[in-house]
Amino acid sequence: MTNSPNLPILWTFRRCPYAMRARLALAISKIPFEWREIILRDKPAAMLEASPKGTVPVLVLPDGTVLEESLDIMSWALERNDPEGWLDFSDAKRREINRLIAQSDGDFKFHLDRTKYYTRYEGADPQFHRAETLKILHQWDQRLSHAGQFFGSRPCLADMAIFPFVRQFANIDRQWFAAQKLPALQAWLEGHLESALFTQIMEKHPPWQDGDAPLLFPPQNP
Ligand SMILES: N[C@@H](CCC(=O)N[C@@H](CS)C(=O)NCC(=O)O)C(=O)O
Repeated sequence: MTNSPNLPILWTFRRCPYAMRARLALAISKIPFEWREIILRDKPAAMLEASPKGTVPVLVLPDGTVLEESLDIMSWALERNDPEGWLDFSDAKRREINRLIAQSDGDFKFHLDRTKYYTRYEGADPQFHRAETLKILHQWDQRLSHAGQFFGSRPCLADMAIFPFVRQFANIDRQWFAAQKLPALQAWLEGHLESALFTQIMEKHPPWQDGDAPLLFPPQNP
């Protein structure tokens, strides 16, 4: 197998919000890595060997350590280099940040999945779940109305861990989403989607194949 020694390998899927947040943290920390794009319905054996649970993102470190949870990958990257201070908060604030992310990964994602993929959940009523998701978005809109980001005027771990999921929800029905009264949240989302950082981590790549030359991130200058 072609490998880039000494670089972490990220197994990733462009449109997965969990993989997006891992790529956001790796990109801001400026830790170079090998990008291995996958297709969810056709996961490479090499990825499943490293992480049999079969979800992306997966980060394989040069010493063989495997990180197979997006939040672990974010923490790993930011603990090494956190130039924008995404983790630069008191312990009490960090607990608050973790609670907000838990609400997003928990209740918000629960209702988002049952709005977007309602056919996969027996008896799920997408209107009910959309309304429940909206209740959470109203809380977040209120919070964002103070200073623009969840914990002040600068983005932190919470903003970056959560906005890919709000994007996923907004994309279910963009017209409906735009018609909701969520001005601070809509501006916050728009700002992140238009950022250079997000553009950088949303580059399109073909799925990795055994024998491919390593695709390095950040891209190497010609
Ligand atoms: N808790 C995991 C969740 C990752 C996850 O569920 N990723 C989805 C894609 S968005 C996945 O890989 N699903 C497996 C599949 O669809 O086969 C994390 O935070 O990394």
